[in-house]
Amino acid sequence: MKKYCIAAALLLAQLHSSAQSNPIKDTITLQHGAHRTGNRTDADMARWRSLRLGQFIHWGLYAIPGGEWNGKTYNGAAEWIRSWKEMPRCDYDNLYKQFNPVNYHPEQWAQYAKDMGAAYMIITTKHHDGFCLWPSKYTRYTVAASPYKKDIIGPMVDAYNKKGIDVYLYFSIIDWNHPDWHASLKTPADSLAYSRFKVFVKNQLKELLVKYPTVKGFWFDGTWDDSWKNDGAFSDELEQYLQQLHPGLIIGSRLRADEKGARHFDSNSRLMGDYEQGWERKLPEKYADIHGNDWEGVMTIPENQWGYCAKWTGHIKSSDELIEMLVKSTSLGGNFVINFGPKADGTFRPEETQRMQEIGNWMKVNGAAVYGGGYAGFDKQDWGYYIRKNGSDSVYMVVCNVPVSGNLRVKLPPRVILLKVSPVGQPEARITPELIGRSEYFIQVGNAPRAAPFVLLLQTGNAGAESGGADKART
Ligand code: FHN
Repeated sequence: MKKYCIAAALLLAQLHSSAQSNPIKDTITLQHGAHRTGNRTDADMARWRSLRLGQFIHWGLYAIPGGEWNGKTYNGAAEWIRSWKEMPRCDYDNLYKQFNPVNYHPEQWAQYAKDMGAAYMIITTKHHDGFCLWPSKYTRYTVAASPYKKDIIGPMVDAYNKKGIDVYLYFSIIDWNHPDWHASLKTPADSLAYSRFKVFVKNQLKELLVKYPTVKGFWFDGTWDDSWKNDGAFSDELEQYLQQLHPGLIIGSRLRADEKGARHFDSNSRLMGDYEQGWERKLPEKYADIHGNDWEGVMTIPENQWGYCAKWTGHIKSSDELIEMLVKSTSLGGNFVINFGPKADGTFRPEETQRMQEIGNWMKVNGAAVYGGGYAGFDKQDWGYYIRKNGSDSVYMVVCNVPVSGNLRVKLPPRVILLKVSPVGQPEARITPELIGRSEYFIQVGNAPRAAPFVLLLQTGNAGAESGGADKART
């Protein structure tokens, strides 16, 4: 019997270690699948992973109608208004003649982002409408043809970089303005046109990297159409081309498809690109949902509006809700990006500046728990989220819901001991935890109402293999 038990234990240990090093078995031979197992380990990716809070900006011609046309309100996302039957195409395509954001002050934008605590930002250089916020030499449909005339992107990159904020460029593959763009290729003429379109895309991307060499990555979108996903070889080569051109460049999983048309994850379930980019307006529930991959979640403040929409309807997320989403993302090892849609004149609506300010006020006190934070490996408790600092023994508790008893339950993993508990930013102050069971404690914080989530810092240590015996139940 003992022999069988040892054999079973050895088998389990073997299975566990192979699951850790190579959790997926490739069953399909792919030339254009994932080219890496596990996360990137270089310094650029380590930096991305430590940033945790980002600012997304959707800005373009769609900010002019702001979700309304001829007195009617569009029910979809404001940046999609061109696809609405009530909006004549030629009206939309002539909006560029009105684009004149005289109140666009990139330094002010960067200051808002800095005040919020954003460590990176993503700007729509070109959304699905095809209008370019930079003076591209490959199309006339750019800011250069508008009354504003000047480049939007260059001064933005400089202003954000000056504040220490990394810039990523959003780029839509869908381009409603380009005659050669097609969602699907039905005829040989379509295929020919689309091969010209792919050259255009490649040229524009190279142009962006050459013009704005400090950018850290591309944020691709609009890659779900058959025309794009049925040419996995092209998206694969394009990704490699861009990364050779700009070493360290970060590209999420939306760009690629494999040769079988699988997106994000190849046909062997391996992640393509540098991080999982499918978390849009939703977040993973638990650590198992992210399969050990780097990931990022992007979130709107209203339900589904990215570009400026004059009338926000439905639930509008409060700063506290966004803060909770941010810490939840950090606790699950991901980055969290909050979207803003400035008005056509270059100013932000007050609901947005208010949230940037409030989130920033919270980050000024508690940001240490977020930057460089990651999954702690502790059992999740109902009061909130654990965040481990840079793989160290310091673990933050971000408390979002205090139980009526005021007791926060903490259950440590085997062989971990609790050395010290203190409120964040007050290393001298100590809270004495009450041992309530084997490696289990109550931390008493009282139940006075709190204005926002608060943070405690746990210093933990390793008790060695023999620990845990002292408080073992004698049954
Ligand atoms: O269609 C777009 C949408 O307008 C917006 O840009 C979001 C941002 O993640 N991406 C697309 C939908 O997935």
